[in-house]
Amino acid sequence: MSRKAPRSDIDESTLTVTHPEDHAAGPTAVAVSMKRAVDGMGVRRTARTLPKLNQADGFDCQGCAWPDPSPEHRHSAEFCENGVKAVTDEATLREAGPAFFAAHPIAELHDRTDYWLGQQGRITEPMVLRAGGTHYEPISWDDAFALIGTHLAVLDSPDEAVFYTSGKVSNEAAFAYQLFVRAYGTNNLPDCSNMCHESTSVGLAEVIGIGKASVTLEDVHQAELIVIAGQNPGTNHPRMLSALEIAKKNGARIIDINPLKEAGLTRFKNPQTVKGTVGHGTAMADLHLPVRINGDLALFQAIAALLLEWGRLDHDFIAQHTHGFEEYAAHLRALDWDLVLASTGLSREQITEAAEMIAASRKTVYCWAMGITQHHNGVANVKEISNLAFLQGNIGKPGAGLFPVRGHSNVQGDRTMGIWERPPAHFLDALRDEFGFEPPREHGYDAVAAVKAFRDDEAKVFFGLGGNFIAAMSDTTVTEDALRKADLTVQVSTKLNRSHVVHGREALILPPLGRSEKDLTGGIPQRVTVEDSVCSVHASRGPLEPASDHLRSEVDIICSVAQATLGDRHALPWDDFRGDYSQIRRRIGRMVPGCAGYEEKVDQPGGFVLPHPPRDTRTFETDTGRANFTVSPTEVLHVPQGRLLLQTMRSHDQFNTVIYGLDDRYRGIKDGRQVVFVNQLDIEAQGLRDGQYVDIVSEWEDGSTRRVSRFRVVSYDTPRGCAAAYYPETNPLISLDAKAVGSNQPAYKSVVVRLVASVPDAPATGRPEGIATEESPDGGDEPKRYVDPTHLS
Ligand SMILES: Nc1nc2c(c(=O)[nH]1)N[C@H]1C(S)=C(S)[C@@H](COP(=O)(O)OP(=O)(O)OC[C@H]3O[C@@H](n4cnc5c(=O)[nH]c(N)nc54)[C@H](O)[C@@H]3O)O[C@H]1N2
Ligand SMILES: Nc1nc2c(c(=O)[nH]1)N[C@H]1C(S)=C(S)[C@@H](COP(=O)(O)OP(=O)(O)OC[C@H]3O[C@@H](n4cnc5c(=O)[nH]c(N)nc54)[C@H](O)[C@@H]3O)O[C@H]1N2
Ligand code: SF4
Ligand SMILES: [Mo]
Repeated sequence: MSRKAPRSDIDESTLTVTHPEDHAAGPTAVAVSMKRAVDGMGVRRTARTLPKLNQADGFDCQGCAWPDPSPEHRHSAEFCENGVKAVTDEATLREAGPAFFAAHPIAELHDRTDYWLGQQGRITEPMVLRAGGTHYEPISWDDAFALIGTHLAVLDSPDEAVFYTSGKVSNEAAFAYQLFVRAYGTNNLPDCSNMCHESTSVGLAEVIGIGKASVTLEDVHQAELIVIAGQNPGTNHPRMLSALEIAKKNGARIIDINPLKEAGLTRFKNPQTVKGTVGHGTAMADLHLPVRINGDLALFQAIAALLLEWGRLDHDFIAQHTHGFEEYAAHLRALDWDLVLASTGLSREQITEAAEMIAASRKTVYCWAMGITQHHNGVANVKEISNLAFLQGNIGKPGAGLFPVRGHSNVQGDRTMGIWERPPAHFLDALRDEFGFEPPREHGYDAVAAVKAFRDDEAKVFFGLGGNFIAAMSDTTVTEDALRKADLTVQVSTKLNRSHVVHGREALILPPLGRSEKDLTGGIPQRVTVEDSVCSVHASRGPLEPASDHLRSEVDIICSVAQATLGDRHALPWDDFRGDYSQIRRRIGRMVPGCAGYEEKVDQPGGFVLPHPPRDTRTFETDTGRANFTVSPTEVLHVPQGRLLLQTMRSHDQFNTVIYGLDDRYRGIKDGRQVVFVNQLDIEAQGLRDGQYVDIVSEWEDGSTRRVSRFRVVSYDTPRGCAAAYYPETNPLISLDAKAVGSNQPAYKSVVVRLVASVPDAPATGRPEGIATEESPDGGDEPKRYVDPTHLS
């Protein structure tokens, strides 16, 4: 299988590689943010937005889900460099209106990268692509809603429609959306969480009864030890560095578990302090464990085995609150250390040092992100971290707990509001009781299953509430071919992206207001609410005039689609919802668990914190009524001779598929993205050289291979056998069937690849170039597989 797109419109020949930085933030971060803001928004808009960012009377940052300090502890500049980039991306003065679409046929847009597409500015009017058309053309909102209603009305079953959500959507829009989708008759509500922290949600639900973090920001400040696994906060949650700095001032130590030594966890120069501006800043990790990719499970088991051997356990907690300790302890006692060393690539001394730090701490917070969840054994990884926390009672006490750090700013809130393809029965019962109709009970498609449904002609209409489903998903070629088979693709989007140019027979783009903009839907100033990574819910109001008079709020769009589709079926209050969002919040307060008094509580500055039984009272609503220890086999991902294990990650200049710029400052990359970071010894062992151009070829169990071409080899400090490259360019490499057991989350971070010298040995220069994928077996010596330890050579 091959495809001819996207051509590279990024000239990679100007790419330069220098030394990675040894610290994050500092004056450079301030300078970069201000330049980006002023270039993108102009001085006036910059001055109107940034002072309102993350303030109690302002708007919630569109970037990550990092929590805000309590209102009295907020700075006047309560944001980071990447928050400024996120705001600027939305509040840009550039516009992609009807004239833009008239000038650019889809065939041309299709050949553009997500970077170029995203640079064209805000979409200003609803656009339609008619069957067989060559261009998107303007369409009125009413005609757009009618078109959707007509398509949805003629499906053989509501299950032939798929309703995706990305995690920027407000609680109000998310609640209305899931109500509409279930009233229409399906639970096909995949979301970006399926690709992100699904392994966390599944793993934690099994072992503590709730899939969310058990900490507050205060717990991070008070911890004696903070373990950070598979997370790069300097880029992806930059204000976390401020919280870590406070913790360090209070005496905390930090262990960083990551194949890469990331700048943000090395040293932080807080631009809001003198020490950070002109001094050396604060040293972050006290211990960096350069674990091999996918070695975390073995590492956590080894640390736990040492704690057990040394008797450094919280026996009271184990006796009173846990289940399954004996089986778990038996597994640890039988642990095979050769396997641990092979899997982690660490020495016994390094592991012992980490275990000693953990043993010595009376309160430990465990943080993790995509380096833990995006693996075949992502769920097991999460449960293994939990095991370790339970051993010392590190949950439900001050300064301690489990902290999955969420990605998108409201991804957690969207789940709370019912965006979930596997809704619990109690949620559906509450929905039925509140709105008087029987919601569908059968589980719906998650992200991977949705692609398969289109591929197999079982789904016909795709509706995306935000996001860029096609570029974010694994197996780009398969995903694109699948979505092209749709009768209708609808994208509610602020900016242009790949999911608009790879489309169904007919396609719609519906442009919503952004979070930085004033929302006067129904003729009154509206606010929306969001939930952060620590279950804190608060209001958000945008300060800016909307980018165009034609924009509608997401709530308005959803209620209108619902009316066009359902008419007055079930007599649902769409007009009330649209007229005053507090009507939605009142319903949320009446039926969403933990949200009683919602409207009143979000009135308080800083909002309120949702209940969390393990955090609040050490109550565990699991099958056993206790925190469950679990036993996972110590699997090792076997990488055949001559192959590397590739992780796909974010640069410092992107937000997921939105590429802000071409620099990954902290890792020493400038003016390009097609790089693959490899250990110098592996470069030599493969007969390659630093700076050479290679194609990356992935190899799969069914004998198929996939390829992306012309990546510059960068000699980098990563463990032997490991490699790293940026997403989404590498998504064509990842088979749709590579996913986590139990959560179905794509395994974006453990891909077996080999590097093949590119012909010619040169970068892409912005001229048309195909990214090819191929499915023919290529005689690789062994397919990827997890091996039984006894077979390990
Ligand atoms: N500026 C910015 N902020 C963002 C985002 C963004 O794209 N840009 N995205 C948002 C979203 S949706 C999310 S989910 C988060 C993502 O935040 P992160 O999870 O921090 O993002 P990643 O870049 O995917 O990579 C995480 C880290 O995992 C490490 N890693 C890879 N494999 C392994 C492994 O096997 N074991 C261990 N221990 N570590 C490993 C990588 O070296 C990298 O440092 O950030 C959110 N915030
Ligand atoms: N290889 C690889 N693939 C990955 C990952 C990885 O680490 N490696 N990470 C995965 C993860 S963690 C995630 S969360 C997914 C991300 O998947 P998505 O959430 O689907 O992708 P984004 O790139 O965040 O979506 C960007 C688009 O959202 C739209 N948008 C922005 N703001 C708004 C808004 O306010 N409203 C609306 N309606 N639209 C808006 C814009 O049109 C923009 O182009 O990608 C996943 N894919
Ligand atoms: S840490 Fe996250 S939420 Fe805070 S300003 Fe930065 S990007 Fe925005
Ligand atoms: Mo994410």
